[in-house]
Amino acid sequence: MNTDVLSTRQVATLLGVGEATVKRWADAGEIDCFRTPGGHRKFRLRDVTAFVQKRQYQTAGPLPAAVPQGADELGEPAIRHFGEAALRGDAPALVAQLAGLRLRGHSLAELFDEIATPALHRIGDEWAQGKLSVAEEHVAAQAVIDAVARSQPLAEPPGEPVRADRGTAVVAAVAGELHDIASRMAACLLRAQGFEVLAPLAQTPARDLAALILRARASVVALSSTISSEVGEQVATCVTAAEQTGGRVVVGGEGMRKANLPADAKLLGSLREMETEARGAGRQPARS
Ligand code: B12
Repeated sequence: MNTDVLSTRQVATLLGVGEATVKRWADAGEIDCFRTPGGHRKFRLRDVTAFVQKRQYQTAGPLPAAVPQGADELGEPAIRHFGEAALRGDAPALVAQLAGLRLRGHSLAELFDEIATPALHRIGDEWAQGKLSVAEEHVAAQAVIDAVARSQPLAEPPGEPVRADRGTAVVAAVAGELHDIASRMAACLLRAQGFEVLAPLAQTPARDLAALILRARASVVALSSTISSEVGEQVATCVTAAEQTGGRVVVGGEGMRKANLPADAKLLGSLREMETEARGAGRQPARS
């Protein structure tokens, strides 16, 4: 884990600032970095995390609280901390926590499954019980969406960004489905595995998805459904398209679990399972 190394671009995405800002901070000694023989700055994840937690990056909004003790391990305190930060709309704090947990050796898929997902489920339960307003739930969901986008560098393996030569992955939530956070997480993880990701996300009609799968010659199709289980036909339309491109169709979410699915759609229970499944799909990673 301690060998995790990020490029300037990855650090910039993680912190939500421009590359020039990261270079300025590095040159001023605010974030520790080292240079490759070619002169490029490289950042150890632990140094970036230290910067995020101690100095903070003031251009990205209010200072996130340092991750308290207990919230830097998997488990209840971490889920609670994540949920509270989401409800404050504090995406930088979410990123800081995820970075801290990555530093301890957890994969981003594991953190999505074991921290972000239970935190969101709890927020949903509290909304359903009338303890949270719709506005509060929306703020939390948006903060998680922001954090997922900024976490892309945390998903990527050490060193250089992966070359996108694994083929194309199409990632979407089915028609009628507004819940697309799981799809966003799946897109982030597939991108990190070297897939070029086309992610129409929420509410994508099956016919349009099928056309996209064919046009993009998708090698992975990842579909999500949370509330609707009447999705068998939609999935079947995608499976038919994917058969023509040699693509693998994986599905997940509460709606999919209850659905009558075609045999060629593989139901997965977690994003970690998707990572494993995707490793065997598409072209294998190029070695440099
Ligand atoms: C945020 C949220 C919203 C946001 C969504 C924003 C967005 N861009 O996604 C908004 C405000 C739009 C929304 C709307 C609604 N929501 Co809502 N929402 C939620 C909430 C709080 C979080 C959802 C979420 O992102 N979870 C996190 C993801 C990552 O978890 P997950 O989907 O379980 O995914 C995990 C696995 O299932 C799996 N997985 C899922 N998909 C896939 C796909 C693949 C390929 C793989 C491999 C794995 C996989 O991996 C993930 C990680 O482990 C949930 C609570 C909950 N229990 O989830 C309620 C919840 C889903 N919503 C609910 C409801 C009722 C609604 C509305 C009907 C409310 C309304 N009256 O308008 C609408 C429905 C709109 C629609 N047509 O879809 C109910 C659904 C109850 C039910 N079963 O019918 C819930 C459960 C809240 C509750 N406790 O009552 N919602």
